[in-house]
Amino acid sequence: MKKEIIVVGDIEMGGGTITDDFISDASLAKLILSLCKRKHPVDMILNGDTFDFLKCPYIHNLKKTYPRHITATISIGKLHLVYNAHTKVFNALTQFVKQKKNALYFIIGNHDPDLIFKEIQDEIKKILGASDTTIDNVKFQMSYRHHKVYTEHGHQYDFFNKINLTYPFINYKKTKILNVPWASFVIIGGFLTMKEEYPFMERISPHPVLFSLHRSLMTKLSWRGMKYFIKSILFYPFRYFFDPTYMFPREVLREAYKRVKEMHWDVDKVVDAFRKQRRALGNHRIHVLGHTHEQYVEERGKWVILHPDTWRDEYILDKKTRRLYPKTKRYVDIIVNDDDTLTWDLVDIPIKRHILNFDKVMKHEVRFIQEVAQEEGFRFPLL
Ligand SMILES: [Mn+2]
Repeated sequence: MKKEIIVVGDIEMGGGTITDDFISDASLAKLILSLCKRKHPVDMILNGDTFDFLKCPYIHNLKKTYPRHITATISIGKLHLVYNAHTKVFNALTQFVKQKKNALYFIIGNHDPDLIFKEIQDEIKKILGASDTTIDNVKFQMSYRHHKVYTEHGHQYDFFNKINLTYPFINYKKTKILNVPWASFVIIGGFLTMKEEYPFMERISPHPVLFSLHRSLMTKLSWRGMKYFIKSILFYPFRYFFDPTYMFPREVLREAYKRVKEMHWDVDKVVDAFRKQRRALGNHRIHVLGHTHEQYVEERGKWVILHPDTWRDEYILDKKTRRLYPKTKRYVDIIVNDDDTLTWDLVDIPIKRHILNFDKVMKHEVRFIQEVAQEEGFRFPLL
């Protein structure tokens, strides 16, 4: 065996506050530490949205905010919250990169575009004890392309979550701030207070089932969305004339108009867009994507597309029984054989968890946020 490639996606480690949805530190650290025992080289790919900078607050002078003007200083502040909440995972990664035969890839996603900041990359390397070494085995990239394996997060195929790679930063009052996707500005501007109010509901899918059992949540969400959309067209561009993050959303409107005309309302299927591009990206055999939190396998002759699903705490709601089933955590394991052929597997991580009752959870969201974390041995430092 030449090498083993491990892909884990959409971990979404947050700042240890009510908006943090990652509680599987024990299982993830255990997986990473088990990779440290391998004799052969291992490439570990964290396939985007490893950190949930998007929903992580910035705490400065004991004041908690969700700033839309994200400077490197703000991102570093958030990173330290994430580190304090999920030290166990960082410690395991430190062990992993200590072995120079291993390489760790942070693929950039729409929840962690902050990784584009050189300052954040340096800070992560410092935390992992990888700054002063001759072998640079901690990498930050938009995609991974080696051994005919291709991975990327997938948000670049999703119009409203796409990062502007030509202009990843914008200038605001003489400082460099992140040019985050339009959907992220909407979430920061209009929906993070709702996430605080309904922290558990946001972990539940499918959405049509959730909304059919929780009408008031649906009504509130649609009003909030409508209000924000109208304001972002008729009010914000004038009120904040000199603020580029409130610019008139011309491209967004054009796309929305196109979709109304074509009656195309579904969220973009990442795989559909990816399939059209696949050849242009090179002759790869295994493609791993994330972003949409679902398990997906498409095998076609010589190539395969895989979605290993998310590692954050999520549930499937059963409409009939009103029960909540915790989702299984999963990773992609690829072996590069001596003759350069590839063998792949989707590996489930069994975590012992209880099935929940939706009505009880709906009544006591915060209590259940804490209870389920306890089940996995996680404690929120800021809750
Ligand atoms: Mn994503």
